[in-house]
Amino acid sequence: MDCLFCKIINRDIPADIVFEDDEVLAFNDINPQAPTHILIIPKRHIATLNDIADEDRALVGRLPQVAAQLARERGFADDGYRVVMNCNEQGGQTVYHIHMHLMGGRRFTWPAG
Ligand code: IU
Repeated sequence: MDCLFCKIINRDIPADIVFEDDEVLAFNDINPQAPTHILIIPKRHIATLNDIADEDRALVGRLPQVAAQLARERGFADDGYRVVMNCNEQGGQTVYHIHMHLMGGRRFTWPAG
């Protein structure tokens, strides 16, 4: 499949992987927007938030769990952090394999741009 993140999962292209289990992979974003900027993805290919099926609920629920675990490990869970999932073109999605951005280590403003 011609999906960048599936290629990272399959080790066809390299990434700086920081977490992996049977269902989920997490790696440092190549263009970080915060001192910590990690992408957390399901290993199952799901193109957009609009494509999440009932059978994906437990899998997608792992994404914020892993985000919180990584935030705790890096010491900013209590200070706070930002998670973002962009959907489709107006939402700013550029890679069509769902991913949760975990950003931490600085203060974030609201609303997001
Ligand atoms: P978006 O929500 O689809 O816009 O996020 C895609 C992210 O993937 C974005 O932050 C990119 O910097 C990041 N990324 C990456 O980490 N490695 C890559 O090879 C490519 C994009 I292309």
